[in-house]
Amino acid sequence: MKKLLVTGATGQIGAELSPVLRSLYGAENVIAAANHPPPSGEFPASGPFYRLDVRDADSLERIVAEHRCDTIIHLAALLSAVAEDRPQEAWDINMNGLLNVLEVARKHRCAVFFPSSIGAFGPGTPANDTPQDTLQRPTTIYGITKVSGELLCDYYYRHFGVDTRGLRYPGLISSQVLPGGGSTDYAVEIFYAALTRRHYDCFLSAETQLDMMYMPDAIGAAIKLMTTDPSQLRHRNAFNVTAMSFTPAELAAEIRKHIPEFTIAYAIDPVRQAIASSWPRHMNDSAARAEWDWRPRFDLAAMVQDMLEKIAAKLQNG
Ligand code: VAH
Repeated sequence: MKKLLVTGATGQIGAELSPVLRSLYGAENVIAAANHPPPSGEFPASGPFYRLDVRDADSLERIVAEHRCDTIIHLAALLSAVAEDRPQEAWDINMNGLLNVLEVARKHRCAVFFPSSIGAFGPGTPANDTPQDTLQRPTTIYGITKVSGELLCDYYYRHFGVDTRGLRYPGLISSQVLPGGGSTDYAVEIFYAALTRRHYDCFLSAETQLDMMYMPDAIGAAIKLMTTDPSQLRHRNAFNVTAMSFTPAELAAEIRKHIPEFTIAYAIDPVRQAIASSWPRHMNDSAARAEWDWRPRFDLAAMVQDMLEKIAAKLQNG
């Protein structure tokens, strides 16, 4: 990777991955693009930034051609809960956006990173120790776009030689940007609530167990996968990766080790509960560990400690 385009660069992953990529490859070599105006702050201003709707194939190709990009980190997508609310738009953005990226990558010989998700699995998938290769019949439009995206990326690798690689991310926990429209967002919101109100009303039930990962590990996994010698890869789209698996009750108990007076209640959102209940509880990530030495750094205790420190500092600085 020498010259990268990051789509969805102001989103939950993009806002933390883009600055790390700029520190590794040089700000001028990481082109950030998003369909929303950049937030204030040094990241967008530190290098090239474009407003881009990934459904606009001509603008996408113009950016890639003008900057001679060799890699597209394609993060632009609607997440699970907002996608359920706008399924046709979710298909349009998540699938036609991805097809535009793959076509531009084919023409301009770019590698492509595609973030899939535990959402690519459905209620018929083994929920515990979910295998790398198993049944994938998701029941959400988000999951349908993710499993379709995995298959499309594999097709472009096999038929056109496009170097596509992807990860099935679990719920991601981040301190920089609030996630938008996901079913695992409770695991981010809870930290702000714990620090400001000492209480959180959780939209998932106490025992909803899901795989999760702290954003620094999610970023490290994407960079490590994209810089791995391709001869090591038996899989491509997309690797199961996880770092921890917990329920809202278990997360609340860990937060209480730092804020003893913190309390949690459950105000279930039936839409997001139905989505989360269709996903596996814990994935087997042995393929990623074997093929490119995936190793998470943050477990539940380390993540909670770091998140509380970072969110407290953020709230203090306004
Ligand atoms: C979502 N945060 O909730 C995303 C993610 C596994 C969940 O894909 O939609």
